[in-house]
Amino acid sequence: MKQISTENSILHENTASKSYHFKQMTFNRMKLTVSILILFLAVQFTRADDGHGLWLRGKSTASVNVVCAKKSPTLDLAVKELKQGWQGKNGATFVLTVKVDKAIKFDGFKLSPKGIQANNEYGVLYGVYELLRRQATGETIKDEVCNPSYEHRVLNHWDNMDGSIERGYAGHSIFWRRGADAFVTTEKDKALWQEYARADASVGINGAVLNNVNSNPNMLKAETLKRVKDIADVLRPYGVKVFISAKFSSPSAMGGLKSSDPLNPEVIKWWQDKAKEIYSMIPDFGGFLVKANSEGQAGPQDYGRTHADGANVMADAVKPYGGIVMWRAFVYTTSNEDRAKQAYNEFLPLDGKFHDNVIIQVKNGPIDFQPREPFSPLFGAMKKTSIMPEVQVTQEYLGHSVDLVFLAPMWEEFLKSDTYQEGKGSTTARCTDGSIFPQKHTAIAGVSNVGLDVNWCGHLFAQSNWYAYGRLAWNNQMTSEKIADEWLKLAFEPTSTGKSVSTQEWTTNFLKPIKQMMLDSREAAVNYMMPVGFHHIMSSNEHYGPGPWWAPARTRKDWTPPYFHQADSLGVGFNRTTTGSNAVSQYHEPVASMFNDVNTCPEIYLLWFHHLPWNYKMKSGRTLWDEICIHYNTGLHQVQQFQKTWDGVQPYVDAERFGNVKERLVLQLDAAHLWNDGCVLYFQKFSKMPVPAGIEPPVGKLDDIINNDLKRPMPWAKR
Ligand code: GCW
Repeated sequence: MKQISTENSILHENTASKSYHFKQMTFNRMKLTVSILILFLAVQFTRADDGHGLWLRGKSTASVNVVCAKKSPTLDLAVKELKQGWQGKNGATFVLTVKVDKAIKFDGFKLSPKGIQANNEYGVLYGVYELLRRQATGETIKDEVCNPSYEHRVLNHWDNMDGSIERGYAGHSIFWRRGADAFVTTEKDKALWQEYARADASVGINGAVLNNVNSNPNMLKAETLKRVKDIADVLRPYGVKVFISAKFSSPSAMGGLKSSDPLNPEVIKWWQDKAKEIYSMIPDFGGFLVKANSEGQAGPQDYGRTHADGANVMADAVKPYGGIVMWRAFVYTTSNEDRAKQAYNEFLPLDGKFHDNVIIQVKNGPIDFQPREPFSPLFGAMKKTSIMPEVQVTQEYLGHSVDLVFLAPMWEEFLKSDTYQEGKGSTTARCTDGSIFPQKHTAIAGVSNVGLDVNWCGHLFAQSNWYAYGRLAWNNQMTSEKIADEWLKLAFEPTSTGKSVSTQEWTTNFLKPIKQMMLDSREAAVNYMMPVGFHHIMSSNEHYGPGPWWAPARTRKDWTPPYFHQADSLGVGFNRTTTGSNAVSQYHEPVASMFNDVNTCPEIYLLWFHHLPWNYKMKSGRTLWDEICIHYNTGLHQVQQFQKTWDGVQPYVDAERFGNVKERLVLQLDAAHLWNDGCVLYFQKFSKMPVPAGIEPPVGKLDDIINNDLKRPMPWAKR
């Protein structure tokens, strides 16, 4: 077995990964030429294993004769991919056809062992990726129609024009940079964008918002649009449309107008002219994403207008060209109203008032991408408006690029949540994908975790979240188990390392334990961060580590953790029942009553909806206090177990990727300890109850942890 010392596992270092048979040979027995060859191969393997290849590693094992009547950049790619990755019968003939079929929706396709048929060439390309995935993972290929759940499957890049990324933990932007060459498109840029587009297309992602929702008005300047065009030209053959996050105040902030009032004729014309300019450069431009009247961003309310007034003006401007506007519902003000209720209060009265090329983009939960939230009550409630879910692929609240957290279980939980809005089975997935409401457009968005890091996402396993997002956007019924299984087989199966490991051995010793680790990882994070319905109790600003105590005098209350956990000597939790903020009433029955009644409220959401005494009896028979302590402790034990599991698979992973994960698991355990110590000690000040027997007592002093809070360097900054 391959033995690689941990010293070799330092991030970004080019450590040679020697394969099993190389290890067996001794230098004495080798001729000079052989050793040179081995050195060469070792370097090749190392390169292949820096993680840059993502899940796209499959190399053909046989030749295929591809028949495709038409030629186009996209179809040429489809043919090339097939030939490069074919793992089917040697010498087989495979036919690619663009021909309209009513059974095929959007850019879906018909797959058969003999060929792929689609309504358009993008469907053909997606079909090719599906076929290659099935060949590589050993799945059957039978006659079937594969349709995407959503028309637009978009990644939102929170990339700033200076190259930094808001909540990005994998280096700088792949699209933007500062400096003299900021707007010079190089061959290197194009090569990287092409790799990015290929990865997106391989999982069916067909849209990219190129900049931060906290947008810069200069995004709409001519020189910036030229770069947007350059990016669009590279992404186009892969079917990835570009979108721009537009600042609502652009007409006045950049366009020289006195106002950005959406009902002002000059402003209306400004947006129309801007749309015309963009579409003359980028005929398939996707449209705008807008964050308005939210966290200090300008918006229509600044002029006494509604969100609908604002969204419609921009939507009308892009409508003649087939564009859409994704308008975010992430709004809240400093009012006394429960922050969890505000988006619903603001948007529900506007149902039916948005033009049909506006889609309201709603975060999965009512607050803000927390490790666990109940679904936002807006799903299914706005029946005459297109609604799209927004999830966060970048791990802002889930451990940045340090903690190993596979997010598919969180998204699966969300997509399967039943709103009951149109009877049983009205899941958030079905409320947004057009199965229940006749939406003109359907879409889903994920906030990207991609940056300039060699392996794109910082943490190797964060790649699985990019993959998982794409797969769920294509098929919102997929299970996390299936996604993890696919990703592991594609990203890790030792096809290129020259190792001789049987499939059975690999499945038992690598696939099974690592898949289980992935599937457990989100619950582990909830356990050591915010169990039993806790939310928004993280450290301020960076949002890494605990901070339930953080509440500086002049900070708005709804940004501080004590507002969310409401701990006092009597108990803990946010009362959102009918006796409290009454957020429960925003849900449809029977969900509203289920959340409202402490006996039927799922314990995973307990402190989200209820303020309960510390000695409240949980279903386990333990007190709430004991249960909280046990969750924190369980979380950190789970991370310890992940370390053991990962150490156990060392023989099956190249040194560089092994090291990337091992190094981060150490930091993740530190974080889990800090969460455990910080939260247990802090809440103990209120509960005044002892830590239950049998679990590790917290270490350190609360004051020290608090004093260190804002001074702690972020683990990823140390890299
Ligand atoms: O979660 C919060 C983030 C902000 C982000 C905002 C949003 C882009 O902390 O960084 O701003 O959400 O979604 O608009």
